[in-house]
Amino acid sequence: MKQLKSINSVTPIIIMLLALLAQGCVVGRVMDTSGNPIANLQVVALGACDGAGCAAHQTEVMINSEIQTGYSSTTNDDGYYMYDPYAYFVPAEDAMMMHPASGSPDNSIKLWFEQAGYKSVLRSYVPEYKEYADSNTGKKYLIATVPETYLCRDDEPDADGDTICDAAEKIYGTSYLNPDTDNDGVDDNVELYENGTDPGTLDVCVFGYCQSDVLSCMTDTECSAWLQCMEGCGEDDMLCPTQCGAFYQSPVIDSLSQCALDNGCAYVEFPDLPACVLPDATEETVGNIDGFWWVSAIQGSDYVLYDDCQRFIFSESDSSVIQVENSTLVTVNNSTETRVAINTGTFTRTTDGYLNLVYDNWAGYNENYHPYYVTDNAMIMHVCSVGTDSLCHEYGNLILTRSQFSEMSSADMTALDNALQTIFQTSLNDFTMIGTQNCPNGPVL
Ligand SMILES: [Ca+2]
Ligand SMILES: [Ca+2]
Ligand SMILES: [Ca+2]
Repeated sequence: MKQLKSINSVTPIIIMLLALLAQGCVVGRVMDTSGNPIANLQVVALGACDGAGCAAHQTEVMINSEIQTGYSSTTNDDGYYMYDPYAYFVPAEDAMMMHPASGSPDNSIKLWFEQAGYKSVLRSYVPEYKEYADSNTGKKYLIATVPETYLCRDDEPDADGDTICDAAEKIYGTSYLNPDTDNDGVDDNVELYENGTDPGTLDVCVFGYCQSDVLSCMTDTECSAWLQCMEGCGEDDMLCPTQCGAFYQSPVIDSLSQCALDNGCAYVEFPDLPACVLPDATEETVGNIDGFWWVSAIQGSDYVLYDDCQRFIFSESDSSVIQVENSTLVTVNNSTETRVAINTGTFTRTTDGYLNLVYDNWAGYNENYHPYYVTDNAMIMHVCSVGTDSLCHEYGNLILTRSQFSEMSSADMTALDNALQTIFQTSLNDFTMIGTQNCPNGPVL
């Protein structure tokens, strides 16, 4: 009885405290999928409203064919909207406090984001207030921050059909090819916008959908070392594979990468690399290039491999397809050649004049080779990297030669240098020479 009484006396205090905590400022931010703030967007909050501004800001909106009554706030130039009961950032007559309507089953308020040209979003949010003190006045405020909302334009693709476009999923960190990133039976849009639960990260996605590949990788020395390196490497999709070693030669790594790419748990993009810029010249038609070519010089981006002994071997299958093999590093053991990095792939002639190289063993990535100078002994190719987003980025210029520079005639070298000056306004001096001396991967005879 005594215990009960103490509970009874404490309960009203707890309720008062909760009521106090539930009074605060609700703020959030709306951006587009390029990360730019969306200004002058009317956000409508559905729930209970207290404050001088409620009547003036009351509005009706049509949500899923139902007319709903809510309270509007407009985003500022930085994309922020705010329900400010303290009238700290708004005039006193606009002060509004949003809180869950009585009887709200999930204790949430709902936020409706609608803008012409964009897909509308209805987002549930259970206010989580944190106390902030104004360092000037010493006043304390409770502020609940709604996670950032990224609105998709009407025309942005949504590959997995979970209503969140690919570009927004890449910002939220969910799989753009799988509606249920963490494989828990609840789709990403429901977790993000309805339940407010964690939709899962791309790491969780890999473990959820590629379990057997992950297990194979963990028990494979090369793959587990690669995985560890990639996890600690950061976001650079081009530099990391280079830093973490030539990953594309291992079937175990290929299989895991492919599974992750297929499920949208990973993707290859180079947002930090400049877009591909082609010289003002006409591409040459490449023909009869079968056989061995040295990579003799490269003028390229930071992430390009400059190791010695790089080579290409071409084999023309038919008029539109050329098989390609390139390798960058070669070791020799007891006169047996072992390539520790080897790519095979296929050049397809495009009607735009370039050759599109799709690797057999580097899913999510391909390269466009633009031939601007082609003789029997030398080729200059401008190469662009293309990721899963289909955007072309600068890789660099490759000079491929049939024989080593030291064995080429001075006439051939002069012609090559002249071509560099005419087409690219550069010269061989601006290139990095790739060592071709004492390389075990000589021409295949
Ligand atoms: Ca989607
Ligand atoms: Ca998804
Ligand atoms: Ca889920």
